[in-house]
Amino acid sequence: MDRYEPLKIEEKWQKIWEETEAFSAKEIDGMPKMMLAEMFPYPSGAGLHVGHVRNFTIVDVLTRFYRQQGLNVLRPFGYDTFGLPAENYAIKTGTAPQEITKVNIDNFRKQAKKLGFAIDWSREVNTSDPEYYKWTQWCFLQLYKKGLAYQKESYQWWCPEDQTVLANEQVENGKCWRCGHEVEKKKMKQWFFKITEYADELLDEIDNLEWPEKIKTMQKNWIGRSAGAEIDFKADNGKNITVFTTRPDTIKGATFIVLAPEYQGLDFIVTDDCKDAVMKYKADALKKSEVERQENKEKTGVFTGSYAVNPATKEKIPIWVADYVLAGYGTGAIMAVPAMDDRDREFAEKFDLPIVETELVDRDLYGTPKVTYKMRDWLISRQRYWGCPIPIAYDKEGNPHPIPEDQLPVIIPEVEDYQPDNSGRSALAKAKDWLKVTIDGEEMTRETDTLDGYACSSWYLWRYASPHDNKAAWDSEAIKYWEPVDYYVGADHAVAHLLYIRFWCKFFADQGYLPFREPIKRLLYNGYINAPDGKKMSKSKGNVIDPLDVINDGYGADTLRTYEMFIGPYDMDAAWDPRSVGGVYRFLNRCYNLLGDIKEVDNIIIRNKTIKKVTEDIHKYNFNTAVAALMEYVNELYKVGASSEDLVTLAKLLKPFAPHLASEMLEKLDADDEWPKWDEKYLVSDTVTVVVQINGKLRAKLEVSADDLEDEKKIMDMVLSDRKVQKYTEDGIKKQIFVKKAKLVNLVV
Ligand code: ANZ
Repeated sequence: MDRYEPLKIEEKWQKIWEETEAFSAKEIDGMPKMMLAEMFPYPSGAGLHVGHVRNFTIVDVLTRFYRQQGLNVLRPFGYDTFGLPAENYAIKTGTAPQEITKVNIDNFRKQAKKLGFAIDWSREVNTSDPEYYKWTQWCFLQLYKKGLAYQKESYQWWCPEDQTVLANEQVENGKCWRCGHEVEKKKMKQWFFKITEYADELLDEIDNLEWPEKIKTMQKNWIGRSAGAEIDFKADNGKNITVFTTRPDTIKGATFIVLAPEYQGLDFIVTDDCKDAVMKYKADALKKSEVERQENKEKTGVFTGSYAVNPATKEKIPIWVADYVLAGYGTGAIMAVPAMDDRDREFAEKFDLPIVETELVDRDLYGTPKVTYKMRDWLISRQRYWGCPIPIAYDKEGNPHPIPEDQLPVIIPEVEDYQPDNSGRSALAKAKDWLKVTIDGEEMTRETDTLDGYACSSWYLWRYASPHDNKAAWDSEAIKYWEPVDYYVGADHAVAHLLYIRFWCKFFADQGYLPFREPIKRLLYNGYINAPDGKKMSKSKGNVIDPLDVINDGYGADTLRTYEMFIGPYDMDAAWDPRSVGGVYRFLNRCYNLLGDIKEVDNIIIRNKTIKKVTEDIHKYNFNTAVAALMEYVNELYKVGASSEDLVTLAKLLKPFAPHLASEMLEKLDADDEWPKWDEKYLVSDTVTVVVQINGKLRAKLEVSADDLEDEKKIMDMVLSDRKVQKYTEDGIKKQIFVKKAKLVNLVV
């Protein structure tokens, strides 16, 4: 019997899969389908990292698992290629981003192939390919036609470092999500997508999704629906100030009005005496981020000199300006009820304004009912070169016109210098010839903003259904067969990408282009892999593990894949452990070596038990315990000897994790890879259920073998490592009792 030589075996099978196009997927009428994808990567110059490997391997385990079960499975792959790193590199080196992107994609593809993923390589999608972004532009035009892509002048987040505006979703704690530079507010005319049009549906359908609760909650909070009322307060000068309140019943206690510093019409309210102070206050407020303004710091504000009448009490109340009132929420004006609201109370105390306790009034008495959302329209203009050009041109009066669909794509022009100037326009403005375009005989000037990269990723999952279609963004028949996506796996973009793609889905469903309203059935959100010391891996700390090193050190891709599934529950962060990598490698060696010593035995019970455990674990995404069960199975086989049937089962169950080794074993055993089934009749007598009570409440049930019941330590170990049990015992356990006769574990916490 020869040695296990992973690199040799892996090269052999990768070649076979490539030559036979083993994973190419075709629509087959009547055959049940399964579509899976990871959040496609940005192909950086650094190549794949261990986080990618975890993410892609989860998709691959499920892909192979369902293939082995006889489903028609599609697992495509793509690259999210627009963005600042390529552009910044271009600015530094003068190399065109197109070239850098090509090199990086080639590298990513080569590396992904080394990992043996069951990808249909004929379906690659690349967002910066003109054949792709032609259809991104087409999507933009559909939204434009329906009034859902529009221009508006407003204050926007501006990153002075990257010299571009940012969407709200891209500002994190007042800093740019990319470079970490403090952002500021700038008044500019920008393009938006009207995502708020779908706010209700985006919110109402969240509960029907098989998505992690934490992501659903984040989306709900982001959309932030509040039901209340808008109430008019008449100011001295006769103008109405409309406030938004969720507590119209508290109106009798409203003793002053507060306007946001950016409040439109502020100029008409401020008296001449107060003008200087208000303008100075406004200028200071504009420098602060919304997060900063909502922090619980000492309240600041300034009086406008004007008053308004409280419609409930008929009393004159002063109008103030303060930055704790945000411009973009509600109407940007509030009625302050210091007796009821903490922020208003702090403000009243600081500025010596009246705090009046009064009775509540009937909620519908004043104002008109109004629903408000925290979510804003999606700002899509970017003043950057390396993005999808917005297909718009302006006439001499500055009115926008769509580029006719038959003139798409609007190709990104070549320029010599990618550096944006300080005019607030992208480097596209330097392509003087490109700027000129004739539409319906009229000379026009092209838009020089490009689209937020999130627009490009808002429809790529649909492109996977027919990636080479040159007549449509996606083929209606192909999309009907493959989609919505059954499993989507990623570790990022909880509110940005995952909300935008739902919005586009609803929009295109309304236009008759999609036969479903939710694009992703099940979402798996995987944890990060950290350095051995538990810290985030980063180049500057020098603690990065390169997956390619692990392969080339002789461990091979199967060890890397299996290790990353074994490292812990898929949805939790985990620290890299080099010793455990070695352990997995030895395990795979032991699997292979069993081939050299096939015995005439019949291990029907452990075989059935293992099939059941691995199958159910994969269904529950417990990939780590599935691998552990295979390790236990192999240990047993070493004790009692393995028949060829035992080994065929092992190889089949191992294949989603270590596909090269498993394929080699199955070839040697002359067997196919059809997923094995278990027979309950071999399991009945073998397992018992242990019930776990925590503080008297039933919290978990564990299947254990009847033999294990004799071993108290083993039972307690199993109970304490159960995830449900761990959830309830986070704060420590005071007392633990095992009652063997009753098959019961009692925990007191
Ligand atoms: C009077 C009142 C009395 C309020 C009371 C609350 C409690 P949510 O639930 O987050 O929607 N508000 C309205 N517009 C605002 C803005 N642009 N910036 C800051 N605060 C604003 O909050 C709605 C409440 O937040 C509104 O109801 C308003 O204060 C304030 F006992 O009006 B309330």
